[in-house]
Amino acid sequence: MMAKFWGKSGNIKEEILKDFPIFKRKINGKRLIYLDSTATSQKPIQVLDVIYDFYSKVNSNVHRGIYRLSEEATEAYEKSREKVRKFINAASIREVVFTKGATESLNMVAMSWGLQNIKKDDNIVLTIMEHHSNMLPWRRVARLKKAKVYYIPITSDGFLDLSYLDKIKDAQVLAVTHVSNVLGTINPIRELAKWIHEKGGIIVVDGAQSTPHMPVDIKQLNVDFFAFSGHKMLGPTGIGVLYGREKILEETEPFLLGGEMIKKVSMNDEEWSDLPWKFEAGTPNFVGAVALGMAIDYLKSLGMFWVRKHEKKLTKYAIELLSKIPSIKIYGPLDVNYRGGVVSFTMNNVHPHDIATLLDEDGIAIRSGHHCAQPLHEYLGVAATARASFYIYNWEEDIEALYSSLLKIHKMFNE
Ligand code: 7TS
Repeated sequence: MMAKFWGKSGNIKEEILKDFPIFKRKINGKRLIYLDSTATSQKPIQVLDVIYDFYSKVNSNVHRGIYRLSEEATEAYEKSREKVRKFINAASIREVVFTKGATESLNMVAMSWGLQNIKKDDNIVLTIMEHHSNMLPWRRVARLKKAKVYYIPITSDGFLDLSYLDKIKDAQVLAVTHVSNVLGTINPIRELAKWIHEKGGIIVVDGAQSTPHMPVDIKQLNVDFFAFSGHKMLGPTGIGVLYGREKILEETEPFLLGGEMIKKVSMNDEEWSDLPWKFEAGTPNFVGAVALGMAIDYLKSLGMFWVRKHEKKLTKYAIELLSKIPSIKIYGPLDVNYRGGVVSFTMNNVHPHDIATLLDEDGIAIRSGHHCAQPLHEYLGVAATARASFYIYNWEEDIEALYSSLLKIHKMFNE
């Protein structure tokens, strides 16, 4: 893609919105106000075009053929890997594994490293705010290996209660989300990495809600595994990344076996491919990877500091406006310096699903439910929450529309 020069028209908002064809749609005759990017983001035309172009002009399987198309496809696929490496500042492309998404990445860590290394009576530390994808695989490992699971609780203002760590003398793994998809809390990963490394354990970070929204620097975070999904960061579905520290990946047996991840197989023996390909059995989603590369180009053209600043501004505004409605309770930290662009809330006398249905009548898309973090909701004492989340294509007027629709709902049920 040609580098984009923002602000050519003097109106960055119009330029961004023009890139996202979905915003031409009307919902119930109204402008679409999409406030569910935490679930999945919308896609710019540049990403859509690259998918069409790749299938039309280059399509062929990667790492197999020695004919022209296959070489071009392989080159494009590997070029995307380098883009991902640079985007998260990993030391080497050997540490960047393409997967189907964050869920697959996190399951792979538990089912490969976890089953290989966790023993009876070992300690696995999770947090109560984990998405199911970073919780259930470790519970399975614990069941199979007879290991113990601990959950770091949260404080009343939605932060991890780190004083709990003093109770844990010894731990082999800490699996923690970078940013909560419900509370929005940004967790102190570097500090947590230091804690587990001092115990000789590893840290597995779920970066599904951080990577799309803020600068991520793997070297600075000093983590061992880091997972995220392409579809939450302007890319297509079915492509994601597992970052793994090279030394650990070297020592870990892959979970998915077969296809091109093997150098040599005889009747009784096998030799894996080099990193990172030994973790990429089967035909990878190379078109998805190339499109993710374009999504990264798009985000980089805006700059991740701009993305974070933009979302901080919107989140602050949303918290400010929603706090004016007396029947609304907002969850998570109120200081936007410690929170991503996610605002979960409940309203007295109205179920979150009803809130979502009523907002939909005004063209506003939010999510309601437990957001795949059921233990967290149990801990908060609510079955469900409503959740509005923001991204690069949202603007103050979207927050204002959300506020006025919510005020209407408040009046219907609470006055
Ligand atoms: N981890 C976190 C923190 C997430 O928010 C999600 C998806 C995942 C892992 C799983 O990502 P996937 O791409 O593999 O599905 N979260 C949400 C959500 O909050 N609403 O829908 C999906």
